[in-house]
Amino acid sequence: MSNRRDFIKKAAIGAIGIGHVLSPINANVKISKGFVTAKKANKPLIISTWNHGLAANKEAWEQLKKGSSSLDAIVSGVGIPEADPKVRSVGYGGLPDKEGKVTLDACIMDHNSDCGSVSFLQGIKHPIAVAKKVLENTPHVMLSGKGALQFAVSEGFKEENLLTLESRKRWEKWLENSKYQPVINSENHDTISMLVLDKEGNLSGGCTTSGAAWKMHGRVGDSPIIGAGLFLDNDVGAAAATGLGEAVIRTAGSAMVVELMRQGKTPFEACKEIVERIYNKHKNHKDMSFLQVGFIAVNKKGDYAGYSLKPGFNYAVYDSENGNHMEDSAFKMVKK
Ligand code: SD4
Repeated sequence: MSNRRDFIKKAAIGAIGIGHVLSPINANVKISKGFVTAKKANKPLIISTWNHGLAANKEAWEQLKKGSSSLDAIVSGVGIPEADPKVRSVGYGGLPDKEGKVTLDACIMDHNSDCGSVSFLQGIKHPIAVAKKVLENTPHVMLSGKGALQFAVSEGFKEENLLTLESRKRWEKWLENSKYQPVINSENHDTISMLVLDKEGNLSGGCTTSGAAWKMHGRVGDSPIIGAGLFLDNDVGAAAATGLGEAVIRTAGSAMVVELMRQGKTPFEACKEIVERIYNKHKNHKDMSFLQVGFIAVNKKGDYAGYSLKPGFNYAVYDSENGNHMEDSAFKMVKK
């Protein structure tokens, strides 16, 4: 748990300040060699980011076993951390923005490249379910803010307060000590992204988050953006991201991971290359402590991997042979 916190805290400090802090590379950073190659799993296969991925995978697996569609399995699966007030990075109980508002981002995509997304959504506990409705019931891919809320309500979703007492307390504490500048945001968040390779070999994925804590009101991260927080091509593979959304958006991270797999890279090689690309785009920053990103990826054959910039990222993997278990991601940088 503390690893995940550190991971994101490090990513947070410069969330808004990336453009301002340019100076030579931090000498306190050592580059490590990747140490894990892609693993192969039987179909179906479910991979989700972070420890809360275990409960999400379990639920999604049950749904697949019952014959639910992959999209329904994803909605139910990631719906577990969305509804859990102790998970302060997703859905109900997520840490709010700097104005004390919980604003949520989510997207979902299927093997036909149909997708739905909501961003800057307030007052709805299960943004992933709303994203699925966008996919199914609108001619659009993405709805945002008030429009997304209006749509959710019209689809029968209940509006409710998502700011729990505990999250409110943390926000009040942050207000006390902060100078109320976005650049000193401190984030404690970890998005859940889930990738599914079903028994027919079709790919789908979903992603849901409350995003960066103490973010500017209106800020949207990578998680609801198809191609950034999530991307798949059923001919090739699927990828999803966690970490500093701004860095992932800048590089169209998940889309690029999939494109590299199309060119023949393994999921491991593809995730590693994009993490390195992100590193290279930011390596002249004096202080790299603001930056963390991690990717998970799976190809059509069931090879999968994760890779992150810094240590601490892990993901939950469920397949019939090995059951539901956590795996630690390989990473690029080791701090001295
Ligand atoms: C964001 N990428 O809003 C998300 C947050 C996240 O692990 O992934 N945390 O920037």
